[in-house]
Amino acid sequence: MENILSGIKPTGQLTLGNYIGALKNFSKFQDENKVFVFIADLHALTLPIEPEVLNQNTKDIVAFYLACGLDPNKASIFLQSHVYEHSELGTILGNYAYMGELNRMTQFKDKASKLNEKNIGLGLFTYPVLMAADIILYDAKKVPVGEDQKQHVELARDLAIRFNHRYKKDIFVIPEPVIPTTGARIMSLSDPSKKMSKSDPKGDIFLKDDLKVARKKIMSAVTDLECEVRYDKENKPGISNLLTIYSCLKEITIEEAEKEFIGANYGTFKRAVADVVCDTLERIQTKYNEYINSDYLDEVLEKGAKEARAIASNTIKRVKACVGLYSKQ
Ligand code: AQP
Repeated sequence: MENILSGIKPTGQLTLGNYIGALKNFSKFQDENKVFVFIADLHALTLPIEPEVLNQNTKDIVAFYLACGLDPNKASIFLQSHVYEHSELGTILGNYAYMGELNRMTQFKDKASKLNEKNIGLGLFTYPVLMAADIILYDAKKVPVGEDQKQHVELARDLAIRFNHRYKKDIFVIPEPVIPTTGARIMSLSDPSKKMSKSDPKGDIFLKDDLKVARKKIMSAVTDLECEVRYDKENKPGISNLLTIYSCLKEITIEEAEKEFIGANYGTFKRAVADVVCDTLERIQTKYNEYINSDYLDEVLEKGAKEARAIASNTIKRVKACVGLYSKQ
């Protein structure tokens, strides 16, 4: 049984991209592994966010985790801010990360470029170090993420290796990203050259979208001037994105999806994509509504934090002893 860790930042409403690239896959691991799934609420502070929005987003994600099949009796579901060891290990690991490598992080460059240069928070810059701590704390070997988080997991890997070499001990398990073969990067429906992203809502489908709204978004998704449903990411990015969404939600291959639409026009194809998206949203939303206003969410978080702390506190003890931080024997 391996330890597996993943999480989502409550920076906005969850998108279909978050579902296909991450959420949908979490529950697949829980029968065979020890799964830790958290809500990265401290990470959400790295960009400006209103307190009540952060609060609501956080609750929403817990409800969506459950709605998407995570079982608190199999997986530990918790908030990053409830397990102090994340911050503690983040502070310690910061001394082993280099500013040059943090400067090269694509997400940092991308997010910082949208801010006024004078107001880029330190937290945004050091975000990958805290994320490395999130992963390393749980001795996680596998980290299921979408394509955009691969670079951060690789940094966590580099830091773990560097730390182990520095102290000549196997203090940390070396993590590796697990990227889905399809659906690791769902694109915006209005601009398929951009990732569908919760903090950049143009062209997003949200898990909370009204079904009619979601259908309308699919029907007006950007495509191309041809009339052939074929996967060609470079020349037909819009159609390729819709094919990816369709095949992931139907759990079939892209080739199988292509075959279903030989000779079909874009209208017919989009209606089929809209049907499967709406079925998925309806199923998730029904369950989400059962959970969102129940006290069960707090029970789940309390149980999850307790389980997370049991392993995280051990890691921190190991690290402190290793670097020479004094504690009573
Ligand atoms: N468009 C996407 N396609 C596939 N996977 C995606 N993920 C995000 N967008 C897509 C995956 O969802 C998980 C949660 O990500 P996160 O909340 O930690 O932040 P992110 O990767 O930066 O996702 P967003 O939605 O783009 O958030 P913001 O806008 O706040 O930056 C990750 O596994 C991610 O790969």
